[in-house]
Amino acid sequence: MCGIVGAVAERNVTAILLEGLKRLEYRGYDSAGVAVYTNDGKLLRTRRPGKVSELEQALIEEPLVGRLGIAHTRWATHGAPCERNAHPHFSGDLAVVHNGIIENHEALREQLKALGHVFTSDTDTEVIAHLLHEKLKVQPDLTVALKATVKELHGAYGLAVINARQPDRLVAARSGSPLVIGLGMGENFLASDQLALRQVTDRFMYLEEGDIAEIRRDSVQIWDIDGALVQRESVQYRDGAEAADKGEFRHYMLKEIHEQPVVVQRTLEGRLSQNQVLVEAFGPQAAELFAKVRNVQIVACGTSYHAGMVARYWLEELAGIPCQVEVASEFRYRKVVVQPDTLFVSISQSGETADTLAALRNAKELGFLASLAICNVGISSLVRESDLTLLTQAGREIGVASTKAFTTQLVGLLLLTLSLGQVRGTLAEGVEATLVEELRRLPTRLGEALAMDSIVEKIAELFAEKNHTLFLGRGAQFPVAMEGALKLKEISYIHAEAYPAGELKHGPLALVDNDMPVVTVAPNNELLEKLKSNLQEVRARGGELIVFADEQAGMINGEGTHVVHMPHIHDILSPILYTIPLQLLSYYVAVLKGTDVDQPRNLAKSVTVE
Ligand code: HGA
Repeated sequence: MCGIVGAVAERNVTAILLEGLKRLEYRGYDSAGVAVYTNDGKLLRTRRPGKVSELEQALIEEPLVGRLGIAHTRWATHGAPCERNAHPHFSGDLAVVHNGIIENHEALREQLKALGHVFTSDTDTEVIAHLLHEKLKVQPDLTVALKATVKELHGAYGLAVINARQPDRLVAARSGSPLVIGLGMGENFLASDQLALRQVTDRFMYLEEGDIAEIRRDSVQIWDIDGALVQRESVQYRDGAEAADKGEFRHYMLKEIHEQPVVVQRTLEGRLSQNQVLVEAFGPQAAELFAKVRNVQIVACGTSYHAGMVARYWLEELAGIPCQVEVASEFRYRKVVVQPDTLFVSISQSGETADTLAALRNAKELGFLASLAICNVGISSLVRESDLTLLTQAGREIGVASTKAFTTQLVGLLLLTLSLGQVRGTLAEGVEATLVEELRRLPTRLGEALAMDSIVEKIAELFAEKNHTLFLGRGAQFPVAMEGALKLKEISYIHAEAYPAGELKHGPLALVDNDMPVVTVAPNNELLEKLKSNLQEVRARGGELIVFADEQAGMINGEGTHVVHMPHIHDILSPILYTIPLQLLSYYVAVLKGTDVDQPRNLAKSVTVE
């Protein structure tokens, strides 16, 4: 998603703003712009569709020089990606940049037009500029007027404003879209991600939900959601403490496993309103296209394919939309019959996976309604070539075995399911509000699952001498079992296979003996009783069971049965939660076996060849 950078300093800020935008480029965007209060007292802006380098070229040709400015990379949700719609947006002496979606923009636009405001873009963002302009007529202090303005905004925003009449400050507001203040010496900064400001400072202050900030050269003031003046803690990052650092962890993979609460939170940011998913998060034409979708075809490879398989359960159960899932290397070479009004969904961490890209390119010839990419890299080919995109916010994933990319893909796919169901009116009453609430709690639940790290580490000892393992699951937990088996194979080189638990007696039971541990994921759902019977079948053959079960499922340790109690969670979200102990299990088994966890033999991170 898009990025915000702002600066108030004694020196010219344009280069700082541009460098900040470059550092946010990896997130994906379609246009960029900067507004500066110039040294000769004018508020000027330069905006360009396309890359930051084009904006930079324009600024070389016609420089903007000033000590106060804001900048933005836009990923369009309302209005085409063109210069007119690029941020900053102006109203009178004001310039505004915004990340997120203003849901009540239509009603506000009408009111503001009636008051004589002329709109020059199709964006939802422009209403913020004009509304603030109105408020300033009553209350000339920018910060006070901003507080009044945000009270009328519904939706999600991280926004920054400058005013030519009060050029001593930059003001900002956060609700549903992150913002961080960078603290300098006699200069201060703002950005949607601290990475954008690492070239100018290493001290940061994160805004919390509902915060309003007034940032001057030599002071920062923050008010919380209730209007109380508050102090937010400042944090200092030591040099090099960026993504490419293992920090306190022994391997990138373990670090990335532990990052999941934070990256899931980021993936949700700006995409939820009070009780709904913001459909525009998928792009400006999403609502119109989603209304036409009658089928979904998901195509992906490896771990992303497993995410797609989970999504199939969600799409059919929650949104009532038929869904097929296929590995890209098969899909691309097969004669495919496409049902009318089918949405083609591709999933890839890197967005450069050769088979998935080729499948997308083939799909364009096959008469799909539209293509949508769920991807972690905004500047990837998959994103560029798809009609719609949802960027996961997993950050850089270095461990070859994918972890945080998978769980954020699942979050993206659940947002897709709810959006399709919402637009098509096929969700059962109250489901969306309940799941939005559950999604908000998900980072905390993931943190609880991660706190079981040392319990799982102990369980891993059971596998150190084994050569084969079986993973079982039912329903949406079957793909989770597949993902668990894949992780174990990838990094510990133990042969692992996943089966839907009901298939056990149709073959794999023949393999079960005391040399073949059986790992099972068992949330507390309507399939639990059936699963318990399957587990009896394993025990009766002397197989050792490792069961990850809901704390309310009533499963207890016994001879040859090791039960790990998981925090209780809504059944729909359980695939995301139960992935965590399986990731930890494969990690600790690999550590015990002494393999190269982050770079397992024969594997590459981004499979850009067929
Ligand atoms: N809704 C605004 C901002 C979009 C955004 O957050 N992009 O990533 C727009 O469409 O301009």
